[in-house]
Amino acid sequence: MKHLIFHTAGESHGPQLTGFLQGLPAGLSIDFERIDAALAERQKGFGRGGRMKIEHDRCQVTSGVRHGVTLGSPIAFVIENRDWENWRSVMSVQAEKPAPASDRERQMSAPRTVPRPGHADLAGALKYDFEDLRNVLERASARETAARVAAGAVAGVFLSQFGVETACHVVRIGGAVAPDKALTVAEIRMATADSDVRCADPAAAVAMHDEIRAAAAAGDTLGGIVEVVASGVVAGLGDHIQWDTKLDGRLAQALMSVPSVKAVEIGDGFGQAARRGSTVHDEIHYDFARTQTGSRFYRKTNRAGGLEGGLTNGMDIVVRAAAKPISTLNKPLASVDIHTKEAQSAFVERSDVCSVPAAAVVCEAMVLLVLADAYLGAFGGGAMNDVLERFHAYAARLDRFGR
Ligand code: EPS
Repeated sequence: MKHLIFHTAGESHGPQLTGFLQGLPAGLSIDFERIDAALAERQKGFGRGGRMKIEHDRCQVTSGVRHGVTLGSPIAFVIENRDWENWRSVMSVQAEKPAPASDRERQMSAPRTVPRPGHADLAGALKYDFEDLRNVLERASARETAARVAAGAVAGVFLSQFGVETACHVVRIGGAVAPDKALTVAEIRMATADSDVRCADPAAAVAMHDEIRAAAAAGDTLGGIVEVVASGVVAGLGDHIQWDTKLDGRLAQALMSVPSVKAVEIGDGFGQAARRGSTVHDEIHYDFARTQTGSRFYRKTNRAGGLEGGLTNGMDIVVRAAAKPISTLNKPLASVDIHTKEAQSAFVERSDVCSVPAAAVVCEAMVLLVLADAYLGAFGGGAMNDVLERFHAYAARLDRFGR
């Protein structure tokens, strides 16, 4: 991202997560409830482990906002790790660490030496010359995604000024698949409101529960596919002129960075490879009366997922991410001790059986961050009013073009 700088710091069992967000204009009212509501959504989900019972994520903004309104200065925020109380010795920042507070903490102090296949454990230890895999796994943990969700919610507040809304849902967990339907943001929000697997189809949700229960009983884990939809996105964001300004590429990178994501699809992505062009591309129509959609240019289908040539085309953005199963298995896989080089089962840490519903919330946050960056790139300025003025001037120009 070029216009919105976003970084996080924090170990999973350290004192807190820290987020840093720079590039938003001054004069944006921050909806703190929206941020905490998003954090609560990320904590939900059938198949989560014990950690989510300990945490009660809340975002504390410490700079960049005054009296509820952004100052244009860097926004910093923290999310406390409640579990830190149980890890003060293991994760002590100081060289002199307190004595372990419990037997469990004493147990956890032992170096982790048998990497989990699929996790960053081994590759990270090789790179950083670590003898304790905990030095890798604490940062590679998906706990970090809480900070992404908080930042994504702030980006969402900014985007709502332009009429952009997003929603996410789970379309597959293991073998349980929701029927392929093009859902709007409003439909997704309504259909997933009471679903603890964040699935819009009740029958598929039951099958997802069954899959998760069966995997848990077998000491195994499950992945799946999530979809994020963004509506109200203006046409012409991104670019066709250079590889690194294409918005589809930037969305793909952001989604691939979410822990456990191994594939990203835009629109009908993978399916399009098997079909002829005549059944793939969304034909363009023009409606002088503008009755079909908000736009005079309109399509009857959205197989492109709202992106053509690296640019938004005014249709909903539809992206999917496939998440692999979590790599901490209660019935661990074969591995090798990094010290003795002897064959051993990978170590087992407390973990989730399935975190796909949470991954959907994280993917939505990443889409919000990328879109906010794109809006800032197109219409950016120091003051929110200037940004809105530039946006409205652009929208008026699109209308003159015949949009
Ligand atoms: C997570 C926190 C972690 C894990 C999970 C997600 O907490 P803990 O390690 O204390 O149980 O529950 O992360 C992973 C499974 C992983 O492999 O990274 C969270 O806050 O989402």
